[in-house]
Amino acid sequence: MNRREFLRTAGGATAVAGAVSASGSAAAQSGGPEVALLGSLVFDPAEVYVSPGTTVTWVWESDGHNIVVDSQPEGANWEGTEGGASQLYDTGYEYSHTFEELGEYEYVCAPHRQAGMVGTVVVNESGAPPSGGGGEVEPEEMGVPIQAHFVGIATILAIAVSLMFTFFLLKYGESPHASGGN
Ligand SMILES: [Cu+2]
Repeated sequence: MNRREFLRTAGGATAVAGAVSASGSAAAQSGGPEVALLGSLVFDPAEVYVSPGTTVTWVWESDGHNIVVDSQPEGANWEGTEGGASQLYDTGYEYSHTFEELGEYEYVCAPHRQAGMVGTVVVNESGAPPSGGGGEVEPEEMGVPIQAHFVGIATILAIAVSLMFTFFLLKYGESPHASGGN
């Protein structure tokens, strides 16, 4: 490493250290989410919702992963981990990025993309998932299970009533005959 490179690296390290401590305290204050890179080849959680200006931190809990940006909103310039798809990082490595542009960011771990090691960061105003998790169910679709439930309950009731009727008929209908007929 020549002097020029050393100075650049040292300068970069200082800048990174400054950025990390700055984003670290910001993350501590705003509760910026953390994503773990697990040995089971998943990002945990795989999907995070944040508001603009939130710093997301990725923490390597196993070896040989990276973050390569697959798609992002126009105007955003997230680049993922330094070195691109061929550069991997090991346990203990941490990487942070502050998201500003609204929209959906999709990223992958390059060597484990095929294994499903993919993740999404969604930046919206609320920083929360869309309300009502199952809000995509159409009203007419809901009608079917409710009706099915009703039919099911009615059937069980009908069976129960006929069983009880048979029980009482056997117990109180026949036994007086059997014991009373001396
Ligand atoms: Cu990976």
